[in-house]
Amino acid sequence: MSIPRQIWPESFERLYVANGHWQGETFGRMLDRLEADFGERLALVAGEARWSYAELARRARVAAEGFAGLGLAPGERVLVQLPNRAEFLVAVFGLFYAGLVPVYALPAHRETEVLHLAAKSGARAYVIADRHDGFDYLPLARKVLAEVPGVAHVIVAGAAAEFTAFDGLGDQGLTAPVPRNPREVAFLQISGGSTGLPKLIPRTHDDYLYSVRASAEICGLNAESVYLCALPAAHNFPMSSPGYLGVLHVGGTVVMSPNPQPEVAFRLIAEHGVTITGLVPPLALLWMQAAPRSKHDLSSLQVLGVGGAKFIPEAAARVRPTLGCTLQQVFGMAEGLVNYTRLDDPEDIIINTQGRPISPDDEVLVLDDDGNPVPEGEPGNLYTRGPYTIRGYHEEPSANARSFTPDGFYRTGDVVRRLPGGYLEVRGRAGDHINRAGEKISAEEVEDHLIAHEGVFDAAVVALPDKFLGEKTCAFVVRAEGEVQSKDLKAFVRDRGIAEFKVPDQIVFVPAFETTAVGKVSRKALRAALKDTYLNKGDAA
Ligand code: J2J
Repeated sequence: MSIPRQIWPESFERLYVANGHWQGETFGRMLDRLEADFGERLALVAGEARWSYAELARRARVAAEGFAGLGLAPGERVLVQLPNRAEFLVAVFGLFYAGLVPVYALPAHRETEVLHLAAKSGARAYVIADRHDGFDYLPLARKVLAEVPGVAHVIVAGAAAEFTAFDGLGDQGLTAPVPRNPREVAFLQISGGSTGLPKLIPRTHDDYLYSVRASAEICGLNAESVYLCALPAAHNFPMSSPGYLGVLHVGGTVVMSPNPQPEVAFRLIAEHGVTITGLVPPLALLWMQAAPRSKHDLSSLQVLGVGGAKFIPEAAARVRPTLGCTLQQVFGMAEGLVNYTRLDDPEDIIINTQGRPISPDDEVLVLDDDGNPVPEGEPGNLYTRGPYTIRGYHEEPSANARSFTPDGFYRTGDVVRRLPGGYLEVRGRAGDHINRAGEKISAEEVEDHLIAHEGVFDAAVVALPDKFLGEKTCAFVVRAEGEVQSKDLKAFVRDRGIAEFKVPDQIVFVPAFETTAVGKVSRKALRAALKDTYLNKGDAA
């Protein structure tokens, strides 16, 4: 088990420092700065909590003392799986303050993902809420303790049973952040990549805080900004594009929404004068549908960021008329590169493009399949390198060989068109994942679960267009012996303990895969051929 690292060649480091991007702040020191600069201002609204910056800092320092008191040593990883509640920010800043490295799991993750993330990151502790969305996390925690040897502690927000209670973790609080090198890895984010289980994305203090500062500026944030965190807080988008970190950076207020549904979110917007939020396209559609009938006053909302999946121009054009705010398209990735339409861009750019990169030092290449640059306006594969884009995943030599060029460009797997001014339009994807309402699902991972069923001879998972979700999953299944049915397979996959959003939306049984004999290498071709044979002719039930 190696310590997560992220290394840029020295010449790039020098450039990023010289150009003022990497400023040498750590998340631990950031907390002290926020308290000093914004002490009594309102930092966080979550449930009953109304905490000033001083209060948030105090609680985070107490949590930090608690983490250290458990014997967790600086640099060690802690898996955090918390919903959008006050403890999320306390835990994360507490970990940073203690020099620990959060690993972000989504609340929707279940046994398969959680065990993998805990083992892969070498986590020493696991922070959870007792329950969320009807799911009891304590049995899962027992499993993690039993099955992942490195995990020694479980810390629970809520009823802790035999585990350590989050409240009462510490007492006086640490008085200073445990020193960390800003070039070191601050946390591990999760990739929505196209192969197998999620990969870990090591982000450093220096690189990430640059993206936070720059995003705050691009999104026009100031101390009066109120950000609604409607998407799961562990996602990169609500974290930093510009997200709660962007808003905290400038002394604004973060309002945590327990879920993104209009009934809940609209009330919070009206009650707290929310000025900005971020949504995936299906939620933006839902909000636009609900807004005209809502009794809540949404007039405080100035900016709606939409990203995570393609927001079609027809829907984009309706944002201002229905919600009365400026749309900001956001095309980002947890690996780094984030593009924004600028708030003062012409309407045509805002509606039809996914923005342009944050940084003048973001390098963007659009190449054909042979690696040659395509002319402006032509679709091609997007490659990128820059001051906040990783050079490699944690302990993934073969994925790294595939996903990064020898000179350090990240192969995003996205197909884009570059337009005048460096604006990008996302056209599609070269990789084999399904983008279901912004959640990325690896076809291979779902196939592996299906194939584990004894009634399944083979399975291939593809994306189907869906008017609301953008894409949904369709599994083609070749039966083995017996007559296994869709509902059995869905139940089986669910019982294997995976996030609900990965359970196939649709299952189509087919007699055989013509290319099965060729084996795994032709998976991509197989998926394409199946889609062609069965779906384009309208045969799918
Ligand atoms: C089309 N596809 C998009 C967009 C992301 C901000 C916003 C989103 C993410 C995110 C993020 C898209 N139009 N506007 O991390 O900081 C697809 C692309 C991309 C992948 C990354 C952020 N915005 N995508 O979605 O790591 O395929 O990050 O490569 O979850 O989402 O997914 P993820």
